[in-house]
Amino acid sequence: MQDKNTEKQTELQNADRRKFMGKSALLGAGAVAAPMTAAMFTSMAKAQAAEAGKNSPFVHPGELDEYYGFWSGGHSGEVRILGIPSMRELMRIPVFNIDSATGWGITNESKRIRGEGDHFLAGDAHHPHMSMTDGRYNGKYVFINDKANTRVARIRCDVMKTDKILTIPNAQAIHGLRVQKVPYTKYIFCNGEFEIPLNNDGKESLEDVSTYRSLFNVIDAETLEMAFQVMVDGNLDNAEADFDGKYFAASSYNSEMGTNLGEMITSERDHIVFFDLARCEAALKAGNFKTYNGNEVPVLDGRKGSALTRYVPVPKSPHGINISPDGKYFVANGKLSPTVSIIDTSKLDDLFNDKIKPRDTVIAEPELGLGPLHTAFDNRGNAYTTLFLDSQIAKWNIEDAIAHSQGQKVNYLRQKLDVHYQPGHNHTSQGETRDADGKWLVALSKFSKDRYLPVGPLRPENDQLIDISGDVMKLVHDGPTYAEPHDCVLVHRSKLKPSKVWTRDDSFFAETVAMAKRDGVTLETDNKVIRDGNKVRVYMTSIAPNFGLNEFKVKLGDEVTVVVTNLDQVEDVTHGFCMTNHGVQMEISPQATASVTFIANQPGVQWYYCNWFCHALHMEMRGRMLVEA
Ligand code: K7E
Ligand code: CUA
Repeated sequence: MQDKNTEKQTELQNADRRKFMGKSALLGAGAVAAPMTAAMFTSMAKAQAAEAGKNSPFVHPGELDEYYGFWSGGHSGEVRILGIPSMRELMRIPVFNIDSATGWGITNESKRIRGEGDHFLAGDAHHPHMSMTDGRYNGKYVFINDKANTRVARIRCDVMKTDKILTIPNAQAIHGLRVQKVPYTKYIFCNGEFEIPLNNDGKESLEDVSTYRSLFNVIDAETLEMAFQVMVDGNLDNAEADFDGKYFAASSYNSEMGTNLGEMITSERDHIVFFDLARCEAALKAGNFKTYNGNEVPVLDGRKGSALTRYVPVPKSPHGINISPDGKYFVANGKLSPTVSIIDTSKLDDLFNDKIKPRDTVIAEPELGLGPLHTAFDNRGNAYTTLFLDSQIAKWNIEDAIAHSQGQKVNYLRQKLDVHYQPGHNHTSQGETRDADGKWLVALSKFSKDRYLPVGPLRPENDQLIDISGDVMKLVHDGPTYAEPHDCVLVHRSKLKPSKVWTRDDSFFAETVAMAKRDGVTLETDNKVIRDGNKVRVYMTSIAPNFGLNEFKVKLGDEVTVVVTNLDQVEDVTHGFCMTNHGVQMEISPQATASVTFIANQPGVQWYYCNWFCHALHMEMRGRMLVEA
């Protein structure tokens, strides 16, 4: 067994696509008897070339994109906004990272939001998902997980800034994250991927893993506080919600609870865990929970045999779990199996009422190719599954796959399209909502290899845009991106109404406004220096091309807080504040207040300047701080 596992691992680690294709049989996928051969696909593709999509990927200068794409920035820790179909990067939203341009992690406002995790300079963002009402994007929030430091953050879509970050207790490495779709996003939920002792206090051992658990974490979307956690058997990977407001689902690739690779991939089947939301809420209300690690978060017991959960066995180390936009089917992606498992959502009530067995919910297991990771959907009954090892997207028809499994002679595979290379997630325009429109598909390819000019040993990844509006998928754009777009969502622009300037009563800087009030300062009019022991607060306005204060004095060793209020009303006239030689800079957008605190530890004259280009006299927008020895 060990040898076989090592062999599988070698295959997984080998990134060369050609080798994979040649040795595919070694992957344990024995019979990769795809219903159509490559040659058949080629001739079909030629015959149907006329039926390729007619979407135009060209967004001419001055034109606007049709969709906002929210991209995870992976281990850069940020979220990015792309325009689709142009694939232009429109904005970066710092979340778990430190950002030199905006001062994220430097300003007092961002430090408050970063909270107890402020000392972390890194993060690993995976799954951005927008809040919904009745299964449709509502344009309010985007949520994102931090696998590295077990956190979840929320981005406000009116100002496109992170406004809350929660550290999840009792769990480790938050991975899959999704939102409740129906009736609205009351909860978001996410998975603790790594199994740890429930009371993780250093008294446990590396040998005895019997107390190790993974937790399913349910968070109140509005307060971004923990609602409850559910203890499960096996670990948890990705997650998904139904369109009925009843069930959440999570995949488990390590049902074995192994602690090394060999142990983790021994079982032929792992499972999808389903969570009954009403039963979880009832258990919570009835007080049927325990707490751990000295915190108050209720932990429900959802291990096998519990009324709260059901475990549906599926092959093999499944990864993504995705629901079709008509709400009928969950698709579990086999990863180490060349199949996906189609789970009929209409059977879940019977499953939870013990009228049927878990496997009875799996109505088809179509074979697609090697390494299925994630599936996306159009509005015409088709699914698009990434094949990591084959470096392809498989387009297949769900009803035909079900008919095929019932013995009918139908081809459910519609097309396999080469992507470059090794795709992880893919996502269709609005495809995780009722508004799936079948226009665009983005494949997030983990390797770019030969697709771009070489830039040294570290290469960009490759986000590819595919037109799926016709019968034939058509690759229309290569987009290099920096580490690492695990996932993205494509939201029609009609769903979003971002603010053009800040409003003065915004909660983002409310605490700074309150501090000014305590100092008797009116931020919109006053330019003042207030001394409070060895703390000095410097209040100034900015209006292009001037700071309200041209100079101020402090004493060596003072703790200086500079508060800048941007009085400009004009869209896009953002100022910056940089104190030279202090590692201090920040952005102050129109009508915003921002503040930064530093120690004046160098005697003499220090210039401060505006570092966001704002005016023809931007270079002259500067002033002096004298630090008196
Ligand atoms: Cu990269 Cu969704 Cu974190 Cu799959 S996950 S590939
Ligand atoms: Cu103000 Cu540049």
